[in-house]
Order: sequence, then C-alpha cells, then structure tokens
Amino acid sequence: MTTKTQPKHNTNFKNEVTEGLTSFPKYLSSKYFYDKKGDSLFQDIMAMPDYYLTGCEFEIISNHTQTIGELFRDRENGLDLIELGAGDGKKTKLLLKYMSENNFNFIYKPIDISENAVELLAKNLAVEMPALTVDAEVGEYFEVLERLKGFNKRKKVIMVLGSNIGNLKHPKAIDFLTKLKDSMLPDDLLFMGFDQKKEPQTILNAYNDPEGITAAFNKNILTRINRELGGNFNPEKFKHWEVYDPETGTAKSFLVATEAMDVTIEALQLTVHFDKWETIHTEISQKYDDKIVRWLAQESGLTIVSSFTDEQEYYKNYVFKK
Ligand code: AVJ
Repeated sequence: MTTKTQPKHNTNFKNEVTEGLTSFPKYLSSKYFYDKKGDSLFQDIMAMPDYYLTGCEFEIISNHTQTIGELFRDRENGLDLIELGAGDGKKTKLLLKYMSENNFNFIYKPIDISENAVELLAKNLAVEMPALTVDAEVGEYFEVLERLKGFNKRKKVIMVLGSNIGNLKHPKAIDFLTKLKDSMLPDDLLFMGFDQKKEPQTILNAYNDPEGITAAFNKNILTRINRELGGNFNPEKFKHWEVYDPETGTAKSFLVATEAMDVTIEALQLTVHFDKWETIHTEISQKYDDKIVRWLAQESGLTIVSSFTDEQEYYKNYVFKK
C-alpha cells in the first residue's frame, strides 16, 4: 500500500477561503468538510435513515452485484478499478468481494480527498481482503484525473459513488465528466451514482436532520478554518439552513450568521465582517433524472450503456463508455 499526499492542499485551502469569504455573497467549498471530524460526521450522516442515498445505492449494488461485476470484466490483461471519493468502501466491498471470488485479475485504486479516509480504508481492506492489491492515493478529483492518463495499459473502470458528482454545478460536472472521458479508452467504463429528483420533502429531510448531525457537518468547515488557519469563528453563532429547488433539482446548504460579527483569520491576515443574517453558501447537492444525465453524458462525449435503480427509484447508478 502506498499513499501519496498533495502538498498543494494547504495553499489551495488558504486561497479558496480568502476568495470565498471576501466575495459577495460569501461561499466556501464543501470539499473542505472532510477532515478527521468531518469524515466521522459524514459516516454518521450515512447511517441516518433520512439520508436515504447510502441505503439506496447499497441496495442497487447488492441486488445487481453479478450483472455489474460482469460488465466490468476484462478480456485479456486484467483491470484497474479506480474509485474517486472512496470513503469507507462499504458499497464497493460488495463488488470487490464478487470480483475476488470470480477470477477477476484486478487491482483496486481508491482515491479520496481525505487522507484519513483513504488510510482507514486501506488498513481495513488489508485485514478483510488480504489477497486484494490496493494502491490508495490522496488527492482532489481534478488533480488526480491528469495522472489517470498514464493508466492506459489495462482496461480501466472508474467508479464515482454516493452521488458525489452532485457537489458540482452542471458546467463543472460536464468538465469533470469530459476529463474522465479523456482518460478513458474504448473498452473502459465509468460507473457513477446519481441521486434522483423525488418528493421535495424527502430530499430536504436528508439534509436537515433534527439531531443536527448535518448542521455539525456543515459547521465543521468553520472549525477547520479555526484550527488550520487560526480563525476565531464561533460556530454557535451560525445556523445551518437547507433549501431545495424542485425546478432545478438543486439542494443548497448555507451557514447563516445569527448576529453581526467580525471574524479574524490569522494565517490569511484577514478580518471578515458578517452582517446579521448574512450567509455563507457551503454546498450544493444536485438531484437528477434520466433527461439531465443523458444531457450531461452527451455534452461530455459519453454514452450510457445501462443503468440500475432501487425499488423506490430514489437513486440510479449509470454505466458509461466513451
Ligand atoms: C457526499 C456530496 C454526496 O451532497 O449528499 C451529506 C454530502 N452533505 N449531507 C451529499 C452531504 C450533507 C453528500 N455527498
């Protein structure tokens, strides 16, 4: 197992925090939710009944393990299974087990922005599936994509589960999908999860739990600025607020200042003023339907090979080729 870290990360964090908190309206990127605390809060979110996404995708992969696995199967030289945003690998393990037990010659390459998540996963797999070759890597999607081009000797299957693409607005999603396509050869596949449009209240509830786990997750970005950049945010003075627009399919998270205040961030030599009820936009969680996914694929030069859904049709996993 090898783990490579991106040294650029802290500079990116500083620049993006400066950019976001000096803009109007203010924003921060959800990719910075995921430190040790954020990872563990996200684990808690995935275990909440209201956060249906995880259960639906687990249902899909467990009901169609063989069909999906056989789509992945290579004809000659073996295959690289590359997962972007691997997280804890609970859903992926279903496929890893199937492939291990059915004579696939493959290596598993999980890539995640969270060093902590990648290390935990690699350690866990070393115990649970000792025969599996795991080559883990830490990095951001867009950085890592460049390096995937060097992977072209064997068949490659790229997986992006959890509707992680939903954090990107459509133009960025097209950019991301296009780059994935550019890293693919004709036999390669992309297996990706897209949370579907549904009863708006169901979506809102997934991001608005009464216990405040999602609120803590959202506010963790402030805690992280405090710790890593010497900020003095008081997270209690911010309120988590979620909206869902059924027309665009976009769920949006905000942190709302409940009083006027000044916040100082030492490492940025920056003081940020908040008016009472001023917002920081922190995340989008885009919801999709077949039409939108077909459009995204077309714009990115990808073709949909097949798709799988759960009993309630809350969630879909699509298989793409170039
Ligand atoms: C991991 C990006 C798919 O947007 O649903 C969960 C993150 N944010 N609760 C999502 C998240 C609030 C999640 N993704």
